[in-house]
Amino acid sequence: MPIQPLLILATRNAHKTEEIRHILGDRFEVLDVTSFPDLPEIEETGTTFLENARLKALGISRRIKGWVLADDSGLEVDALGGAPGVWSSSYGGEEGNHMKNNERLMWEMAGKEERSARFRCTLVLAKDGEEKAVFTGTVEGRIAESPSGNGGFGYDPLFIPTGHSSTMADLGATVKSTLSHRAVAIRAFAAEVEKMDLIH
Ligand code: ITT
Repeated sequence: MPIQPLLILATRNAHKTEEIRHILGDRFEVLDVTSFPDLPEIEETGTTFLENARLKALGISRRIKGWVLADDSGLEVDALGGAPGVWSSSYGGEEGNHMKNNERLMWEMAGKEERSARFRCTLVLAKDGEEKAVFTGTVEGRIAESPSGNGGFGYDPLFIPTGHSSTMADLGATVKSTLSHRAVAIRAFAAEVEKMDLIH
């Protein structure tokens, strides 16, 4: 088998790492920052997905050699004016507590007829502290009345992608890896890497 080039994900979210590995197959050896315990936590002080993805990509890339890819993502709900958006991870009041996030979302959406929403993913690719490229992906859908399913993570039990009648969590990893916001962005990344012969 040919040598796999190394891609370092600027994430501590094991679900993102798992999904990106699944989407990329064996094209790269994918590690995330949990393999580099001395790296600092990067504060996400931006107000857009792009700003936060940049902070993570450049913050890690200044401290580590090689290709770094950061993913900033979240859920936008139209009836909530685009919330939780960039604050998706702490919407329930506690950073990374997916159960509390879903509880708050259900509470905010109780009785609302307009349930359209989308997941967005912004990827920033960096090397030697410099931004090299940006990729984005979106998946449209609606917010379910109640959570269902064990697959995925985050808001997946409450998100029904357009064209489906089950939640992302019910649809499972294989379907998610074909249609998710992350899948769309990662496929754009993989196509560009191929075209530009970027990472080897
Ligand atoms: P890193 O910053 O370490 O990458 P994080 O989970 O904090 O991990 P974000 O700041 O990008 O990542 O926040 C993303 C949040 O958006 C995540 O915690 C979920 O609440 C939600 N989210 C993103 N992608 C999702 C997906 O595929 N399915 C469900 N929820 C998702």
